[in-house]
Amino acid sequence: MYTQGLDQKSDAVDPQRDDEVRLRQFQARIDQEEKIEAKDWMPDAYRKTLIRQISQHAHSEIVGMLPEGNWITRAPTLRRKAILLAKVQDEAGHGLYLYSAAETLGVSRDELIDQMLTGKAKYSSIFNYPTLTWADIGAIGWLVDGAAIMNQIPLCRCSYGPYARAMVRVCKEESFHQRQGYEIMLTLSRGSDEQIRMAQDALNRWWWPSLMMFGPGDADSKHSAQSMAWKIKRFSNDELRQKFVDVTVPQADYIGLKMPDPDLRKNDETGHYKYGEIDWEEFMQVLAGNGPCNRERLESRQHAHAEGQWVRDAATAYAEKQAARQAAA
Ligand code: BYC
Repeated sequence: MYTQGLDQKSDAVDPQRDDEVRLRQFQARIDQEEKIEAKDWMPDAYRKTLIRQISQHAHSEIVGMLPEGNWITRAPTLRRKAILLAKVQDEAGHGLYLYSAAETLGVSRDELIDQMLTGKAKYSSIFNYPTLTWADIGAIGWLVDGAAIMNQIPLCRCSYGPYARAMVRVCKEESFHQRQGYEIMLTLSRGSDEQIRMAQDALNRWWWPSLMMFGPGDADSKHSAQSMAWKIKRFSNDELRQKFVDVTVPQADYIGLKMPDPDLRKNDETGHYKYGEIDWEEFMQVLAGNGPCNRERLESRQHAHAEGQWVRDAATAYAEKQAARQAAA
């Protein structure tokens, strides 16, 4: 219990003052790097922010299986197919941990899934782009999982314990995902002219959407200031985007691919790469449901959910039978 220091007398007479005391104590715990656990007192806005972010993250993992799942049957070799299957299964697992983490905040999984299926909840913009060739699977692993790791490593130190702990395993798996993607790109970039062209075309199409994954620029990020004060976020959207650009550009150079950004320059004084203007209008359109695949992604999830109804019914019937047997015994 974290009510220590609360003035019990004023508790009865001045609830507003007690809320202020609780808030101060809550922030002090965060400032001291203590983890907040599910049963601890927390401000409503902290709870809501976490439910929003964790569930958006869970939906992203689940919807994120679709663009890659599309290539499982068309992977070029048995080895590539086994690796891709494992990766997509990892993503299902990440979605499930994250839904469980969100549930600790008092929201039900059914409610969260319903928000996703009805289009009320957001999921990452990146998954509304199509996977046109095998090289897209390489580009997703390299860039999308690369961006995801950059954003998610700091989440392992998020102030909310269940989310932070879930992220530790997620990040280990994302790291394997990033490497398998980069290795596909490396192989293609050492292949035939056609394979090199495919790899370059995939980089051209996935580079800018990957930068958008980090969210709006800091000046337009409405949640960042509060989320950073609560140590849910440890770095701003622009800081993480810059780190991602700085590590990824040399990786492209190494495999001989060219970034699709004529304004990209290294600043030798700061050591950072300056990049060109992001098309924020495109980002807003994708968030508004008008990206190339928004409708297709939602329809696929709705279809899968309906098809899985019998599994949920069977599990519920089994649980009821077990409970009845136990009660009888
Ligand atoms: N796409 O104030 P801001 C993965 C929304 S999964 C869509 O900066 P915040 C993977 C934002 O929600 C990758 N919406 O927000 C899976 C907010 O909207 P509302 C997903 C976006 O929360 C499979 C509004 O814009 N990763 O890695 O402080 C295969 C204002 O933004 C996006 C996570 O979810 C976007 N890109 O910061 C491979 C990580 N960006 O709710 C890989 C956890 C922003 O006010 N999430 N919005 O209507 C986060 O770290 C943060 O939520 C964000 C946004 C950095 C994404």
